[in-house]
Amino acid sequence: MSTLELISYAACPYAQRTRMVLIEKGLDFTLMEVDLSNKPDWFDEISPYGKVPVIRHEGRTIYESAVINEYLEEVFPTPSLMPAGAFARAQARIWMHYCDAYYLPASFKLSAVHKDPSMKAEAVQKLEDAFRFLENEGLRKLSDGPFWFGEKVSLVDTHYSPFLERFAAYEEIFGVRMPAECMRIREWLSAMALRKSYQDTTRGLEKHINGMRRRLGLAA
Ligand SMILES: N[C@@H](CCC(=O)N[C@@H](CS)C(=O)NCC(=O)O)C(=O)O
Repeated sequence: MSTLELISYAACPYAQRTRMVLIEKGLDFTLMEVDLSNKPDWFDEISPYGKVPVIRHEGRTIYESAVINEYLEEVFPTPSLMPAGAFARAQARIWMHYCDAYYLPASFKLSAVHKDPSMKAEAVQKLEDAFRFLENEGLRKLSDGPFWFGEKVSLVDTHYSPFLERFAAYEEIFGVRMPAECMRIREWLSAMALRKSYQDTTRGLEKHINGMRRRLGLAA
C-alpha cells in the first residue's frame, strides 16, 4: 500500500490542486473521498479546519493545499514544480498568494452578490481587473509561456488551474466574460487542458455548472 494518502472530495478545487501535483510528480497515492456533508469523526482529528485536502504521509498529516503542495515539492523534488533560484521561487509564491488573496475573493464575491444588479456590476469589474492583473503583470511578464514559468509546469499552474477551469461555469451562469485581451490566460488554459493532471482530475463543465447552480439555489 502507498505511504501517501490524499483525503479529498471530488468536487473540491483545492483538493484538485493537490491531486494535480501528485500526478505531475508521478507519485503513487491512495485517494480517500470524504462526504463533506456528513464528515466522519476521524476527519476532525486530522483536519483542524474541517476541510479537505489533507495528506497523510509516513504517519503524519498535513493540511492546506498550498502547504501540502510545497511539502510534496520538498519531499519529492523530481520533477521539480518550482522555478530555479530564490527570486523566481518568491515570484511563484507571490502569484499563488495572489490567487488566494485577490482572484478567489473576487470570484466568490460575484457568486455572493449576483442577484443584485449594481453589486454584480461592481463585482464583475473587480474580477475583470483581477484577470487583467494576471494577464499583464503575471503571465506576460514572467515568461513566453505556455505556463507561468515557461515550458515547465509549476505549482503556480496547478494552483490556478482548478479555479480557472471552473470560470467557464461562471460565464454560463452569470454571463460574465474574461476580458478579450487576456489571450495569454486563454493559451495557458488550453495548454493546461492537455495535461494528464488536468484530464485525470477535471469533472467537466456540466458538473461544474450543475454543482454551482445547486450551491446557489438556482434552477437547473
Ligand atoms: N484554504 C484551504 C481551503 C480548502 C477548502 O475550502 N475545502 C472545502 C471544500 S472545496 C472544504 O473542505 N469545506 C468543508 C467545510 O468547510 O466544512 C486549502 O487551500 O486547502
